[in-house]
This record gives sequence, C-alpha cells and structure tokens, in this order.
Amino acid sequence: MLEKTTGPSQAETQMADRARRLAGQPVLQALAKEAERGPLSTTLSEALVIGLMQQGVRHYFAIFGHGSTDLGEVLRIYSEEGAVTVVNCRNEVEMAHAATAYAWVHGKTPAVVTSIGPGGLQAMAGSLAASSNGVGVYHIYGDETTRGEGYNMQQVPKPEQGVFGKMAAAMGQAYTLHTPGALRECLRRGTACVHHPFRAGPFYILLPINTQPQETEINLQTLPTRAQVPATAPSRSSDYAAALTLLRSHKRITIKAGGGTRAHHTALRKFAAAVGAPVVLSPGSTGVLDDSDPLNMHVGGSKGSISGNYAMQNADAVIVIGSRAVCQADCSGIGYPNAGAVLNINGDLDDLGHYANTVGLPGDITAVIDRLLAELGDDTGAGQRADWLKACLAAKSEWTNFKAQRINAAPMDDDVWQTPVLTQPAAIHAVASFANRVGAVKFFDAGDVQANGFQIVEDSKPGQTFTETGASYMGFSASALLGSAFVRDAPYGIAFTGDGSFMMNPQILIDGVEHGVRGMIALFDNRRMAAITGLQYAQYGREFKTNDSVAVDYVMMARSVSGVAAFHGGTSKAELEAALTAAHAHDGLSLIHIPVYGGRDETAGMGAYGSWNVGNWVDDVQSAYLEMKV
Ligand SMILES: Cc1ncc(C[n+]2csc(CCOP(=O)(O)OP(=O)(O)O)c2C)c(N)n1
Ligand SMILES: [Mg+2]
Repeated sequence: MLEKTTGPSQAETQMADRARRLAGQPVLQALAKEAERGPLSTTLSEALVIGLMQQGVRHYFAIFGHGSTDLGEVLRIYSEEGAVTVVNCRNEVEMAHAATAYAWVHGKTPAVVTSIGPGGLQAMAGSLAASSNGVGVYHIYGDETTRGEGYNMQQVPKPEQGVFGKMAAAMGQAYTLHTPGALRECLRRGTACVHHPFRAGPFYILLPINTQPQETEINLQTLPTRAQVPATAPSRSSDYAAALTLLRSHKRITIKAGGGTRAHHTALRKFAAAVGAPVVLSPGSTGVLDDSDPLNMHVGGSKGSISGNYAMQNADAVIVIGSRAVCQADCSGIGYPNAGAVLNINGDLDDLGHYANTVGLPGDITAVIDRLLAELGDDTGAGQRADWLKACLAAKSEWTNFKAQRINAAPMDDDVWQTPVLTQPAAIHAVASFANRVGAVKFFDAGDVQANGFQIVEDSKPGQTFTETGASYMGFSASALLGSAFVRDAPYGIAFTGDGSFMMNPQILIDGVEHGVRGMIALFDNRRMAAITGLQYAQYGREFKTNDSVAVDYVMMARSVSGVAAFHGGTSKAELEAALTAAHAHDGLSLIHIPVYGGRDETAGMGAYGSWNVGNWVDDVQSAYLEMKV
C-alpha cells in the first residue's frame, strides 16, 4: 500500500518513474530495464494498469469510492505523468455510456472504474448499451474483501460470496481478482471478450478492496496483448454450393444488413450490386449503403419504412448479413412472410442458425462475401431480378415522397405549447441535415426521437450516426458526447434526445464542460414520453402516465452551468436553423431546446410498417410466427 505521509514514499517515486517512461512508449520498451531483471514486483492495482496498457487501454472513466482508492492512487500518479487520461464523471450510467461511445466511435478500448456496490451496479446497468451493440469496454468495480472479515459496507447483504461477480458474469464475462497472481489469466479472458472480432462486449473485472494494494509479481513478457484473429471464411468450394443455388434460383431476394455490416459496408455494396438485390437496413446500420443508392430500401422492421418493409414482406428469399435478428429489426420473427429460404452470413454460430431453412456461411463478412462472389462468377442470378428491383424502386420513391411530406410538415397547434410548433420529424430532419452539412456525428438513444431518427437520417456512410438501438437506453445520446473527451481531432457530436431521455442523464452539462467536450444537445421537448404514449394508444386506445405537467426551461437550466451555451430552438425551421448555427459556433458544449408537437395528428409522425410481439399484439404475432417458413 502507498503510505501517504508528507513526501512521496519510495514506492510512489518508483511508480512515478515507471509511469513517466510508460507515458511515451509501449509497455515492453518503457519497462525494458525491469523486464530484463525478471518479473516486476508491484501492487495489483499498478499491475492491472500496466496490463491494460499492454492492450492499448490508457483512457479511464471513473467515479472513485472507498472500494477503489488504491487503484485511484495509481491512476493519479499515472495520469500526472501523462501515461493515462482519467475522465471523472458524475453518474455511473452516464460514464458507462461515455465509455461505450468512446470505444464505438473512436475504435479504442477504455476502462470504467467504480467503487463497490451502488457504483458498480449503476455502471453494470449502463453496460447493457455496450453488450447490446457489441462494443468492447473494460469495467473495473471495487469488490468485497477476499479475507472475509464480515460484511463490507455496500456489498449485497446476504451470506454469499462474490454476488457482484456473479451478476457481472450473467451480464457478460467477469473475473474476480481474488488472487493478484491471476492477473494474466484475467487479462487474457478480458481481451478475448472486449476485442472479440464480431461479438465484443463489456468485460467486468471485480477488484477486491484488499487485493488492490497487495504486492504481486508480473512477467511483462507474458502479459496478454490485444487479441487479434485473422479473418476466416469457409475454405472449400463445396461449402458455397448451396448458397450459389439459392442465389441463382430466387427472383425476389432481399438482403437484410444488420449492425455487423457497418464494418463491412464496402463488401456489402459490392455484393448487393453483383447479385442485384435490394438492401434493407436495420435501425443500427444506416449508412452501410448511400441513402440515395437505388438498392437502399432504408430501414425495415417493427417501425421500418414503406420500402424497407415492402422488400422484406415480398422477398422469396433473404440474405441476412451481420444481424442478430432483434425483434425491432425483423418484426419479431414475422418480417419475411413470403420467404422460403435464408442465406445467413455471420461470424456468430448462434445467430447463423437463427432462421429455419438456412444456408449458413460462418465467418468474417468481407472474407465470406469475397469468396462467395469468386465462387459465383458471372452467374450471380441478377438477371432474373430486374422486375423485383423495379418494384422495390417504386416502393423507395413512395417512401421518399412520403418522407418529404412529413419532414416538411408545417408547424402544428399544440396543447402544451399553446402555439404552433414544429413536428418532431421536421425538427429532427433539420438537425440531422445540419449535422451532415458540418460533418458532425449524430447520437440517438430512445423514444420517438430515435425511431423517427432512423427513419429520417440520410447517411452516405457508416459512422455518421450512432443510434443505440441494441438497448435503446434513455440517456445514452447526451452521455455519448463525453466519449470524445480528450480525444484529439474528435468529430463534433450532436446528441438527439427527448425530454424524457435527457433527464435520465443530464450530467453531461457539467462533465462536458469540465472535460472540454465540443458538441451539442438537441433536445426535442414534447413534454412527454411520446413513444410510449403512442404504443398505449395503438394498443389499448388510452394513454396512461406518460406525460407530466411541469414546464422546464432547459435553456435556463443549461445556462446555469458555466460554460454551456444554450439556445431556444424556436417554432419554425428558420429559427431552428439560426439556433443550430449559433450553438455550433460555440467552442464547447451547447444545448438547443426545441419544443415539438406532442399531439395525435399522424402527420406529425413517420408511421410504423411492421409488427411487434408486444402488448395486445402478441396473439396475432405469435400465430403468424407459426406460419413462417423461415
Ligand atoms: C432507461 C430506459 N427506461 C425506460 C425505457 C422505455 N422507454 C422507451 S422510449 C421511452 C420514452 C422516451 O421519451 P423521450 O425521450 O421524451 O422521447 P419521445 O418518445 O417523447 O420522443 C421510454 C420510457 C428505456 N428505453 N430506457
Ligand atoms: Mg418526449
């Protein structure tokens, strides 16, 4: 343990010396002197920080507590020497979201650090966004002592060991560092999880309070480096035979591109063009085809679009690529009522066999597509799909026209605002277009804001929108802005959030300023949780407890935090445009409060085109599911 008295202890001086060298160099170079001498003796806390660094982890999001003071002290010294950055936060859910966004947008691995108990639990809740979207993040939680001297404050109060570790293991993968010498194994499992090639997720390290300061020895040469595996694809020609037959024998093939295609959009585009098949997007895969690409049918699923759902409903075969078939993406299993066959391309063997009557090609999407195209040669079956493409294109124009009407809807009289205000689709389109114009990254989290968002955005490539569709976690989008803290040349971020979602995690107002975030919160205020109001009306014809009567001046609220620039979004597109320009000009965090129509006029929404196995729809959906051929 580091004894803090008047001056730095010898242990601290040595640690600072190591940290100084680690600041500028990779681990093995920085600590070459130590490595030559044999195993390095240090505390578990420092060993963990060095071990994570060996995997490229140098960025921490932290809320410390009595459960993580020793680790905190190491991070203090390492951060003072410039070896790590530490972003202190105000809420663990917010912090987990920020870490997820950091990994998702910037492709680097962060670590979240909490205390024991409530801190860890809150972070674990927030980590659902990482696991649902396949994003690798280390979570480090202080944990009960392994000595077992009785209850630790904040542990789960029952006579059972390691309850937090068990919960974390149920959420994802977890390792309790009960024994400091187990660090190597912990980090090997960790990198296999957070750097998994197609199903990354959060890895939870439970760090007992008493093992953190324990002296241990690590062999720097065998500290696990970041896991890397080469792209794989089925190796024999015969493995592709059934796929070739499927492609050559179906006239109405639709490709369903899931979130997994984001990293493989170049191969996807080549494949769709070669086989002459329309591509339907999932809520989370906008941009994998250019918005204007004639093959892009836009989003399909429970919310969907006219064209996306048309291409799903009328397909005689589906090529599912990189999708885990979430209910919202495939209408709870009844999205393809006319399909008799599936070709599934996915690295994950469980997802590969999700549908019945499937030809599965497991592996890396690009590697599989490249090989499949080589096997297909010129005989791709595209010739027989001309009529199908024409019909899909007609559906695409229908959607484009419909969308144009909705996003250009005139302001509507609203009960709450007592004046005509913009509809949510009109306001979202204005902000999304602005974002694309200025090269900003768009973040979405939940509610009508998210659903309208994925129906409206017009992206030309992946990475322009990060919509947390996996968990639809209210509070993600604003918190995600914090993911760019300390990231050099980070793109400007715009969080699209509802009034309900924003108040789940408003901490960004303070943390964003503290850590120099450049970004904007576009707050679409309909004074209700409208997505749920809409569901209630659609299912039971009555609204219940999804609105409130409390007016909030979000501009004043935001301005009460020094450093935040806040603007009224006005009630017309012209006023909103002016606010966007002003907010973007602020070199820091800004907020625009945009009142939007919250009534039932359907021209104020984008509509829903699919089915969903929820509420009083379940009987219908489940009986339709029984009729599916795939
Ligand atoms: C943390 C969390 N709690 C509850 C939900 C369920 N939920 C989904 S959307 C929604 C309402 C969102 O309201 P708001 O952000 O104001 O957006 P709006 O639908 O009004 O546009 C709720 C409660 C959720 N997705 N996440
Ligand atoms: Mg709302």
